[in-house]
Amino acid sequence: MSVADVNNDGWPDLYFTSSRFGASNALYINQKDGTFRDAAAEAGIGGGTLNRAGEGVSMGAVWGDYDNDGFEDLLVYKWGYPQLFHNLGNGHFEDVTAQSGLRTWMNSNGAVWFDFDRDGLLDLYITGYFRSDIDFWHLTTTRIMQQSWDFASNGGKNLLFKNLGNGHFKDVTDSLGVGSTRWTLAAAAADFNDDGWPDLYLANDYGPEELFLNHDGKRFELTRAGLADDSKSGMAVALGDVYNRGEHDVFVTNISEKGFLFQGNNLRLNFLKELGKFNEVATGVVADAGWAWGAQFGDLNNDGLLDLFVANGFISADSTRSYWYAMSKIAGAQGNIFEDAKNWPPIGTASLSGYERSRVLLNRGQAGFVDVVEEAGVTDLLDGRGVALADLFNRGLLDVVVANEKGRALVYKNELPGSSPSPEEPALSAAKGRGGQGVRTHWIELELVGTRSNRSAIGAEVTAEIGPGRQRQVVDGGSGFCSQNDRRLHFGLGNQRLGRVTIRWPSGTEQVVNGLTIDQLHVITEPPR
Ligand SMILES: [Ca+2]
Ligand SMILES: [Ca+2]
Ligand SMILES: [Ca+2]
Ligand SMILES: [Ca+2]
Repeated sequence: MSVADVNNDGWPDLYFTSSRFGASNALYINQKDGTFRDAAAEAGIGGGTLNRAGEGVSMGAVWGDYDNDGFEDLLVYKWGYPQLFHNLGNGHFEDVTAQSGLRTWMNSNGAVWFDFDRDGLLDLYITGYFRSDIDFWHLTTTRIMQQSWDFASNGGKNLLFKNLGNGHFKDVTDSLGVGSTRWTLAAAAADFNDDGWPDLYLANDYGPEELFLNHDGKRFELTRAGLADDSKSGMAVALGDVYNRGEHDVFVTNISEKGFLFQGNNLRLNFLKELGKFNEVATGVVADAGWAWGAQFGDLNNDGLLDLFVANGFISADSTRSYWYAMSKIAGAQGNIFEDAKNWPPIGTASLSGYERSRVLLNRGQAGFVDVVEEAGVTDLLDGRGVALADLFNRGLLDVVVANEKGRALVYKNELPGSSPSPEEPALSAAKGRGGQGVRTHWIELELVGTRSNRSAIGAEVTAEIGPGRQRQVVDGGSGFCSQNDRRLHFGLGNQRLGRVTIRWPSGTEQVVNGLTIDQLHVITEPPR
């Protein structure tokens, strides 16, 4: 699920995808009164245009204004042909896939908009999970699975498309050296090594995570960065500056199931500049979040430190039967018989890490993270997949949006007290006295508008001085698992002083803003050169 202000009315809207033939994706337009209205069909990005036989089914979507006309456009990635929709600005979208050069069959679970060559035009990185010669509705072989549990490289190839500016995209994957064939499930882009060029971070199933550093927009280099020997089942990439050091740290979800498998999530602190690598520091509730899928960082209690929301649960079916034993047997069998799907026992009605509760992990700085899921009122046991954060009701509070497999969409409205006129008793106020602030906390939000940079300002890097620290965030072109956060940036401040805010636009322009009024949203347009 992905967030964007699709109709430019200043209120974030939501797009959910469905991976069932005949089912419609949903475009929930924010009605500004706490409700949403599904406008997908009338907009032309719902039933009839997507999830059709022969074309494949949707896995997720990312918003970005690829033609810089002021309206957010939509890329839907699929197990099938990806589709690009141009936002006409009148509530309608036009399917421009045919002329875009993007119509190539992939089994994709992720895509990221980012301007890798910083020419002001958003480029597109689409990840491949299963190989692209596999059409699940017309299988010619059952040898489709990973050739190894730890270092599989027979997944779908990731593709980088350069935006040529005339509505056409060119496949530049091989010349840029960024075509991983690991089983990529998620990607995110940011300038991890602070050289001014946006890099790519990949979470891969059956293999190590990958960091591709961008050299001047001319080539990417796969770096070791402490990642190469550490193989798990990466499923989401969340970016956050955990200790307000001015760095992009990375959280990657994995699988943990008592008695069978403990991979543990990774929390990698970014020491690229000092040590040339990340340091993995996940322990306790950060490491173990069950069979974890989507995750995002955001300051949920406005205390100035970024918290984590993690969705989880794989298959909730018959709760008395588990597929774990059957799966562990095939995993431990001789040779690589698991590469052939026909050797896998049918799952039938069994569950596999089902009925798991999400995690709401509050960041208490050096004291670590604490799970406040109960106090926060996050009670569902659905099989969570995508997670995105947005201030849905323009209150200065981050709300949580969750897409579930075979379950309804969920919005968890943040009821932290003191930040809004709402008199209601708070859920997330559980933070109080546990590292959160007591009474009133403060915040600012930034909506960036690119001029020489891409209009969506995707890839803009913002560092805010908050008390003694400085927190870095990047405008999101796609992250988490099959998700995208609102591209408005939210900074909680607690009761600390807000100092300078430095914006590094994708064009390279650095802008320093002093004296921003707290407790409000600021719309900042990129200055002329
Ligand atoms: Ca809107
Ligand atoms: Ca546009
Ligand atoms: Ca570009
Ligand atoms: Ca870089």
